[in-house]
Amino acid sequence: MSFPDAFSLKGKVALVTGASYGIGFALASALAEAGARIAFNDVNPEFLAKGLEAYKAAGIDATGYVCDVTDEPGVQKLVADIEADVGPIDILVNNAGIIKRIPMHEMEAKDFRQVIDIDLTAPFIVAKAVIPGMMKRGSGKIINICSMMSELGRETVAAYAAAKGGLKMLTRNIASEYGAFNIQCNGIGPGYIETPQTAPLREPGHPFNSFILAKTPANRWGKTDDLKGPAVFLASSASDFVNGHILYVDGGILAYIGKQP
Ligand code: NAP
Ligand code: GCO
Repeated sequence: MSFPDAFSLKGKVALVTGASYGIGFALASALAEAGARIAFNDVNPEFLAKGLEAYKAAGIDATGYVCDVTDEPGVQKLVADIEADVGPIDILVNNAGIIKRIPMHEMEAKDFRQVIDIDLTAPFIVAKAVIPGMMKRGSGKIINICSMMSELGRETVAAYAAAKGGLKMLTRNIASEYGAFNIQCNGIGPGYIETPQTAPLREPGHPFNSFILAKTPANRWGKTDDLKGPAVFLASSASDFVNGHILYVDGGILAYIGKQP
């Protein structure tokens, strides 16, 4: 396929999880701009309704569903409903995620398990639900939203780092297991992006803000828009021979030791 058609998502159906706002909304909007029809879910009906309004305001025809990504029967129903309402899912973006910032020695196992459940087990559950259809059709794209914490540790985020490190390996394993079916599974590893998830770290005067700027060669926080091009690339046939790769979109954080004092 010639350039730029290789980047077109015309006729494709994409499911983006947890996409009422934040990174998920930006990724879904990018896939829609490239031609895909969008289905998304949210666990919270109020946020879902707001998300539907936001897509409408952006001129995007998105279909929304209330679904908790950790609920396997619920996810199986979600996928069946999308197939019936919108069409078979060609592109899955596992975006839904949470973080709990608690020193590890004070963290309760139930909190650790909840983060693993949403950030790692759920991408397995949703991928498992879409893979059989992709195998039957002989093509599919799965994009797992990883993190700097797929590579790096830091204080208070033990559960999140364990989950996102695991998600990197789940990505490589899906690529390994289903590459022969023309299914590509890759990850996007965003750096520090301005979303509600990072809002507590960006409060005026919070020392984390200057810490992140000093760690980022680009000397700024990322915007959700920074993730749009990488998402379209990994969802499109332009990346048909890219499999099991984590594309870090981090302004250079992973290349840098940090600003010299
Ligand atoms: P966010 O603003 O907190 O949005 C997360 C979304 O996930 C929300 O829509 C949330 O819905 C949804 N969600 C949470 N639990 C869910 C569940 N059980 N079932 C369905 N949906 C659920 O986060 P974000 O910053 O946009 O992050 C999106 C993804 O990128 C996450 O996987 C995150 O770890 C990753 N990431 C973020 C950054 C960053 O700097 N922001 C960097 C690297 C990676 P509700 O609000 O209704 O709970
Ligand atoms: C934190 C942050 C991060 C980012 C992101 C980095 O507390 O360190 O929330 O984990 O959100 O995942 O890539």
